[in-house]
Amino acid sequence: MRGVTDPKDAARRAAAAAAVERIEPGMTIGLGSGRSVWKVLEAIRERWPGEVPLRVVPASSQTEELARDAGMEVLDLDEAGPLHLAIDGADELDQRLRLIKGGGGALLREKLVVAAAKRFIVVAETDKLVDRIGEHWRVPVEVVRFGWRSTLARLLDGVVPAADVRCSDDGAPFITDEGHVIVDCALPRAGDLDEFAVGLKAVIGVVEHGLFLDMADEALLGALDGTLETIPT
Ligand code: A5P
Repeated sequence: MRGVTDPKDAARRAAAAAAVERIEPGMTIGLGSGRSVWKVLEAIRERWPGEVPLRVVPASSQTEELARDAGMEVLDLDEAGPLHLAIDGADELDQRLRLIKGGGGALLREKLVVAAAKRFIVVAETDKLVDRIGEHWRVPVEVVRFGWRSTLARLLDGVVPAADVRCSDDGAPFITDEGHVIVDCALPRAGDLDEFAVGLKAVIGVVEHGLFLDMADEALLGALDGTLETIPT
């Protein structure tokens, strides 16, 4: 946004610069959604100001638009085949690289893109690193539009401690790129997250959830002073 300074700019730049170092010409990469990923797109453009020697599979319509603007070859996931690398942001993460994603509502496509990639790198800011994910964020759960209130009731019936449907500015339920509704669910403060994730997925009407528990290979975390922390170190 013109005239508005992003207080996290240096942090996102540091993570994006490190991500670009891990990209090699000729790669087919998956790109998720959100401000950190869009910063990676800027860094790619700076690295290759002319023709970009990469093929990109975007996980959201916004990322697709930005990738096209940057002159990149944009592919559909099924045309692309296996991806060399996926790069995406996170809302929260822990030292074991367990993530909450979906703050922007793109979690389903993001998970499909990550699942197709040989390697998944997270780009985020250091203040998103927490002892236990769910401390500050709810986990977005994508549910089918048909009967979403019944699905919400099933989730609240012993699966999650609290949950609310996500709404757009006009007060109507937010609709994802895949035409679904998002229900933001609180995580239990203790207990096994893998079991919790299995329980979420088993609820009729749930399509996918924003817990990415055993998917990330590396996290590149930028700090406000522009320095970088990596997990693993
Ligand atoms: C989008 O649906 C999310 O999964 C994002 O990756 C996450 O919300 C992080 O976004 P920012 O990079 O904008 O913080």
